[in-house]
Amino acid sequence: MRVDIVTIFPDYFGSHAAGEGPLGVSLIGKAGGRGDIDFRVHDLRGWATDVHNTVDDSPFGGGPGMVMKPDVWGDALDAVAGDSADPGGTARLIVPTPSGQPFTQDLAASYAAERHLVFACGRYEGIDSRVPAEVRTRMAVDEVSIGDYVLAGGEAAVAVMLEAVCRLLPGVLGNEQSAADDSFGAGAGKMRGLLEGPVYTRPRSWRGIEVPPVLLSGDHGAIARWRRDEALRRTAEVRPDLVTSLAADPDGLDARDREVLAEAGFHFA
Ligand code: 6GU
Repeated sequence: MRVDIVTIFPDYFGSHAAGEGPLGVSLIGKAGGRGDIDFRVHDLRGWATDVHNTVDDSPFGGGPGMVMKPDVWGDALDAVAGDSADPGGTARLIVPTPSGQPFTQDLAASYAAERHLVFACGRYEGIDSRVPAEVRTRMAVDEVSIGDYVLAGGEAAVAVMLEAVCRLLPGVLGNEQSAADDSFGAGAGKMRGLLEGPVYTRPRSWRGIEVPPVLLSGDHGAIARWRRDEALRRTAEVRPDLVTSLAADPDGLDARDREVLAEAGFHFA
């Protein structure tokens, strides 16, 4: 997979060649090192045309802040994702913005299946809205938010999205099952739509606290059921909205699930 990032802060991403920064370490660093992902970070100011390398201007209609210029962004995206840069014409442009669609595990999985991702990091009050509109006439464009809060720019959101995408690439995680069973796991997992419950390792007794005995029982059926019970309790406690979604799916909850949720104070119509 090829990943281009256009930003006015290329240093944010560090040097993946030197093993530093969010593209250089951990899973993403290894994926880059093996050549599974070809990262290219570009300084937007390289496409500015005046002596001050201006990339922003005041908003039409007035108001606070500055808007990023469409001419500079247009040239940058032509160079990075245009026909000559992408002869197959398969690039997908992702514009991080708090006003975008929510970034989800399903969206991460769809990005992991792409050949070429281009991230356009906005700063200030955002990028002139004609840019995504015009690029959309030629390629897929997603405006994406990573949550209901406001960041100063898209760079941290890109680091978040890339980490979620990279661990889904074949061979990156090492243990494919651990992705399938994650909270929000999009695999064939029976835990889909639930948060992960508690986990334990040695020693069996630590500061007087014992590991739940069922986990030592060797009864794989009982262990799987206990894990699902715990996942349901945790989800009911911290994300009741997810339980509501599961309950709306006729195959989402079995009789035991409903019993556990009733004990957690969840009652269905
Ligand atoms: Cl993707 N960008 C910015 N600037 N703020 C955000 C965001 C993205 N997602 C949530 N807040």
